Amino acid sequence: MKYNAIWISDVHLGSRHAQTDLLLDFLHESQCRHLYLVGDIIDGWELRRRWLWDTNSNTVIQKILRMNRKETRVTYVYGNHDEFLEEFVGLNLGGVRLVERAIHEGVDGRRFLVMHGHQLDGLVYFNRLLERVGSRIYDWILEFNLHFNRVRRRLGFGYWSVAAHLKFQAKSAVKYVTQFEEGMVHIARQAQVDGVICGHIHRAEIRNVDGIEYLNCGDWVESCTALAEDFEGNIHLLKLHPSRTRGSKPANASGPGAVVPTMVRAEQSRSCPNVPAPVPQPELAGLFNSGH
Ligand SMILES: [Mn+2]
Repeated sequence: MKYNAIWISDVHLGSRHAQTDLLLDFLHESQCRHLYLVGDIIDGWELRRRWLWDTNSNTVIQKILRMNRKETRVTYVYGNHDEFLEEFVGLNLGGVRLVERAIHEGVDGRRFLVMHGHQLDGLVYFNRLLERVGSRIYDWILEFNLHFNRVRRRLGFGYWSVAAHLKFQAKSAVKYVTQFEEGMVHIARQAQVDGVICGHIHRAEIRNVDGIEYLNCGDWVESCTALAEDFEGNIHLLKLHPSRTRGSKPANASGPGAVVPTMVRAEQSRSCPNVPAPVPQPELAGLFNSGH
């Protein structure tokens, strides 16, 4: 499939949960002018604990670099698990643009802020307080959180994530997702853009919140999702084709010679021919397993 832009996040290369087989199939089948890696592509925290960098992880990186050498402009927006890359901002990493956030100019003229979303950690706790004191302190806490985790990293501590703390409380988790969305929309509004494209909470989504588009890439640990912009400027949520599941080989359900695509638009996934089972929906309880 050809797209103007593709966004993926939370691949967590280096953790044993990364679905690299499926991701490679998707990348091989896709062509795009812009590829955005929306954070947590490499799991630096996991690699520090135990080295799990396999051939597939190399192949993913090589594939992305090859795309960048050809017709695709690759932008790597780092997240909390690959924040170690921050030190390389400005260096030429195989020609890949490495940034903390980016602006995507859509085909239809809309502008989207692209950032991972971990910048909001430490913020959601303060939401009730923020309702009273307004948004200036919101920005201040964002800044504080950035430095706080930078210091933690220098001292060799792990990343402190609010989401990880809330993982066993379903009600809090629902609230967290809502507050995360509201937080990202707030940042988008401050940046005067039409929408925000992020990752981090491992929950793919496209929705409009008070006139601002909120788009989340999801992840390649559990749900295997991506966002893709067509040449009219519509952004679609892509999910695994129903015949593909994690760890499965492509099944040519529609007969010899027919190739089943790895990914399908979420809105079309129910009307696929020869579909044996519905797309497994990521469960909220499983969202926070990997600490994002
Ligand atoms: Mn993250």
